[in-house]
Amino acid sequence: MPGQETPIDAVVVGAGFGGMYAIYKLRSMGLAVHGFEAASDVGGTWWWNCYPGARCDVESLDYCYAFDEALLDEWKWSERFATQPEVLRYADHVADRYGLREHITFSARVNGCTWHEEQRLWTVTTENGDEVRARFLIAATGCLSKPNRPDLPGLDDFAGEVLFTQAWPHEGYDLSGKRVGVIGTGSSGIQTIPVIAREVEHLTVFQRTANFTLPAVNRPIFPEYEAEIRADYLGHRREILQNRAASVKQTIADSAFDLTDEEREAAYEAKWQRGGAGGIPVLFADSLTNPAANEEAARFVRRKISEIVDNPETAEALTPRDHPIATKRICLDTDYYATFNRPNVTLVDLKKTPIERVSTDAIRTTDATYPLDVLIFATGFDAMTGPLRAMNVRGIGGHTIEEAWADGPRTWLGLMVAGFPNLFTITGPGSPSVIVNMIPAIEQHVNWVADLIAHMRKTGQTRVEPLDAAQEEWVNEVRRVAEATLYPLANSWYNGDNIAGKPRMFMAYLGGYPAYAQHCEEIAAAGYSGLELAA
Ligand code: NA7
Repeated sequence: MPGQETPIDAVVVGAGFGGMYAIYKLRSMGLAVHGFEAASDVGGTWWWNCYPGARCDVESLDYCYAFDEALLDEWKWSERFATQPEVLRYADHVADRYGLREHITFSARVNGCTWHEEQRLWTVTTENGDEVRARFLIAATGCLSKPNRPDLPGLDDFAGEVLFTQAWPHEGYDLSGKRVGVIGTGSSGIQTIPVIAREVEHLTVFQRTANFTLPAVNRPIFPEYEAEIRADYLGHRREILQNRAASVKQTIADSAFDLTDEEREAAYEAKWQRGGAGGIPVLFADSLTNPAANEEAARFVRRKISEIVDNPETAEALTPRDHPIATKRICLDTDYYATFNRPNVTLVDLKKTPIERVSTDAIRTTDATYPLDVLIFATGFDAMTGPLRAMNVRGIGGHTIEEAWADGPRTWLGLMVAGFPNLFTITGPGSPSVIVNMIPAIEQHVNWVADLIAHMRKTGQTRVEPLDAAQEEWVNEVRRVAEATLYPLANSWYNGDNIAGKPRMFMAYLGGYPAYAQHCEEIAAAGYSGLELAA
């Protein structure tokens, strides 16, 4: 690790896909770079979220770096949607291949980042007492890395095992023969429930909000499809970057009503059978802007639930009715709804019968007691802003990011924050991030930051900060685009609704990857308009 006396060029916080690529890229430009990572190895969210059934919901051939064609060519994915262990093996391979680990201090959680205006340097400290000074601070802290762990009444009394999907034991946990409760039915709960239901004696699922989930139809990758992509992998990548989600285009028409009722039903059915990222709502471009179009997709999925789930009462409890489909992040599953037909699975609808308290060996709701040996929290994250706020970032005049974002995150392009010079937020709030394929989004951000740093070095600049007016304009643009959609109608982590007291604000840019990337390029071409650069 670099000494405290000599400042380095850049500190990168986080060694997930964002941090790994930032370290690789900046080092390849000859910069002195050091990374800090709270986990004991690379992988970021894929290191932490190693619960049974964890799997990527973007097709694996597209969920990978494209910065090096040799890497693209040599890495072989085994399934259409990679499992968490396979994604982690990929991260491990990347770290080995490019010798990244020697530039990273692991098991080192950053607990302070302070800007020094005089020296134009950041001081970064960790809980272990490490301290490094650097010209640039790259926060590659991920969008979903600060867990939300609800404090249920009586939880401390629980004598059984408490597990968290976001921090599952890496050595695994034997659930066989156990009475297990899962709280939470977002992506993590929906992925893990069918897998652990096969293992446990009894599984009780505590559901607060019924969620839409669609069949992933995971399988080995079709060899012909893979060969077609590999014939021109970079060309394929360029092609998918023309699509809103930076992944394979699924949209077949502008409006759900461009098709007759029969045609639309057949299209939904075909997509249901085929599975795949985004699922039914991505078939029509108006699914997330036109309530009637959205309702068509929602109705189709609700009917599927009623057909799959045997017990009508359970089926109804599993049926989402309080938000438009895909306005909470759509889930992809394998056998989720069918799992509730198993005799060893019970669904508890917390909207009807809320949890009263946890006791030594059970959860008591308003109408029953559910005995448990193990309690699993799949309760999500303080998304997007949580990881940055947790680092105790202090900018000009000692002002914290906490203060700057008291009314919700205010960023310039999701890349920088006024008042926090030389700080870059990889896939930060206000960028497309979680709405699109994350790895291309990471590459686009890191490349853009690297180009800006190269420009600054060439022109002898040492300080960069977005102008207040430019940031305000972008914040308004993110809001304007979100308000033209149905997304704000849901209580979701996209809006900050899942964390008590968090200001409500749609946190991702919904204008699509191509428009966003083009906007970033235009800004660079215009000599970095919107930024104040100083020598
Ligand atoms: P999510 O999608 O935020 O899901 C969390 C789930 O936990 C959701 O069903 C919540 O219900 C539920 N929850 C949260 N707090 C509580 C309490 N206090 N009581 C009961 N239930 C609760 O997180 P995931 O980890 O599943 O997925 C996050 C992303 O990771 C996912 O979208 C993918 O991008 C990968 P709610 O809906 O808030 O009523």
